[in-house]
Amino acid sequence: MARKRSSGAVSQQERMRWFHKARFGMFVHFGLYAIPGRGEWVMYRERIPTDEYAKLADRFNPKKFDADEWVSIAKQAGMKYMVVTTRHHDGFCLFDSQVSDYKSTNSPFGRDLVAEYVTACRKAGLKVGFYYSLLDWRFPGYFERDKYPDSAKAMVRQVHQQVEELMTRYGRIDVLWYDGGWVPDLPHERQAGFWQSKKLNNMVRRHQPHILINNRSGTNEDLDTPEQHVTASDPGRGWESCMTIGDSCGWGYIRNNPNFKTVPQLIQNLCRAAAGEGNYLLNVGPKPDGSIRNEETSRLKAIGEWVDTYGEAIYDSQRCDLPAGQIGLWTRKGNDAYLCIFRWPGKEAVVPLVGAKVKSATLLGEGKRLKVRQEHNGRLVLSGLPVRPPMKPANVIKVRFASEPKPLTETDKAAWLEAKA
Ligand code: FHN
Repeated sequence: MARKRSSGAVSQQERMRWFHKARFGMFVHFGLYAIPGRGEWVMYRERIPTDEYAKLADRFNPKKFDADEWVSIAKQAGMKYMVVTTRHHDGFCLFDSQVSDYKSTNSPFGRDLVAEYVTACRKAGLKVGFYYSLLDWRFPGYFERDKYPDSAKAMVRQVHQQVEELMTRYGRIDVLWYDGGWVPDLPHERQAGFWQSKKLNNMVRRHQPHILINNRSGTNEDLDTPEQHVTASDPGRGWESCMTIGDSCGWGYIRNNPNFKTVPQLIQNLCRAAAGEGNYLLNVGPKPDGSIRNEETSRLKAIGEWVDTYGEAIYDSQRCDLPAGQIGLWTRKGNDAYLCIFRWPGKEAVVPLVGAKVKSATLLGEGKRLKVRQEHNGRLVLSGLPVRPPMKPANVIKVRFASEPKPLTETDKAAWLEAKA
């Protein structure tokens, strides 16, 4: 149990502990926008007037919505937490907000979807994350602050009221995932002032001392959020790459989405995040009936089967800067490093510049001990591999080192030519 300071605050290191162990989470974008099936930005991109778009609420009745099903798909994929849209840019709440009539409890669905998601998540032992959009397109003051100052103020007031509802009415929340902090014609450095983010996040942390907050309310808080790419933050800074399985143009359901990432691509992204001591938040966009499409569930199932065998290379991973060339990449846990192989090299794997003594090497999955040869310039040769890759999407060799594995510094960059140390 994390220790609380007398002020009630919990150190960032304590708060980040579960997050570093988790490494992999599910993002869920669901709302009225699933009904037209042209992505979560359809209202804005097609300039659908507020009243016309709001008619979708009269059709919101996801009869196949089953929070336990969503959570089960995430858990089977090897995901340890979820982040679900409580309200996206269109303003429609999936929770029973007392400061808005535009909500799932006022639709034919008639239920607080967020409450059911929280219950299912906790029951399955997953951590609970809330996505919340600061901006709300229904407020003219969002687009024209100076022309509609009262509307802009009302939108900010809604943020503070609804975030406090989310922080006080659903028990312990583990991640607050802000989005939509950008404001037209307002420089980034002035966003926090516009949303009164310091006051907002002080309130959040008062109610939820353990919570992790991302960097999208205009203040850095706990987590960087690279989107649709996997890029590590500086050592010591928490980060999480969020990504769609389908085309990057849509996080909400796109009925005729022609492109979905392959399982190897998705597993490589997960490994890349773990190698950089970051997390991978992989998104699904449920259909209007609340079920998750096969193109997403099939990939998540395949990832789960891979993680079942190789999860020790991912969960609780630490940063690893060993080079691996075109073969793949390294993750690390103390003095153990995991060579995640995306392109099978054949009977032996050769990696350069390994600056630590190897004690043993094992092909995970088969548990086969490999022959180890350490040569000049930190060149490591691992042999005794099968000619064909044991498992399709990616394979892992666990290498136990005598000390923390770090890259060798090449004092003479030409020495390897003559096989000199
Ligand atoms: O505009 C949103 C978008 O709809 C989606 O929610 C992504 C997820 O990170 N965030 C914003 C785009 O950066």
